Amino acid sequence: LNHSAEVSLSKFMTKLLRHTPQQYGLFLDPEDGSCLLEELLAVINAAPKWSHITEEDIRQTVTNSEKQRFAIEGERVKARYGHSHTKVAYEPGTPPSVLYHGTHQNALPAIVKEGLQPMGRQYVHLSEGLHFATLAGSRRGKLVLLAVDTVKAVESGVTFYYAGNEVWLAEPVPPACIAPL
Ligand code: HQG
Repeated sequence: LNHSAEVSLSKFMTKLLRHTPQQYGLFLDPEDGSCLLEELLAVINAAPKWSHITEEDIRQTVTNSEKQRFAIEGERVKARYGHSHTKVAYEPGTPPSVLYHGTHQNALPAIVKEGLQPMGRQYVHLSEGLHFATLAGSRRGKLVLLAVDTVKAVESGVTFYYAGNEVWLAEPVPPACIAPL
């Protein structure tokens, strides 16, 4: 697959593994949001545009994803984060004392008032480093980087979950734990 085909396949895979699997007749494990690699391949191949895709193409797309959006474990594949469909269960963990969230200027007043909400996804997305937060926040307008005081958040009852590769997921984060950088 060339780069642009890979990006396009990756987008289709996020749709299938994060958002609307049922629309394509794909069933994800309710625990971890995974399915068999061969099931994913069958659903992808059913789309005329992707009828020629092989398991190796999927593996290559998973490996090359800069943000490591997917994980292959044995015969199964899943999205690591980003789900709207299926509340995937993660192990709670203790994050570094500061995590980052990238957002855009227009969302800031609401975040200052209500804190960080999962909005269309199952969890709030945070990261250990600024790179991931910058990529996330740059998508919708003028970037604003926020620092989350996780010690304070845990004291207020927020649970954090590690999704791997520097990404942390959380229940809603109260405004008192959030400060612009
Ligand atoms: C904002 C992509 C109003 C929040 C990204 C964000 C990430 C509020 C938007 C990953 C709010 C939700 C997740 C509140 C938060 N009022 N707006 N109270 N609380 N928001 O896409 O974190 O490339 O659902 O700041 O790059 O942006 O797809 O979440 O702007 O890594 O792999 O509401 O998804 O990764 O947007 O992005 P999203 P996100 P991929």
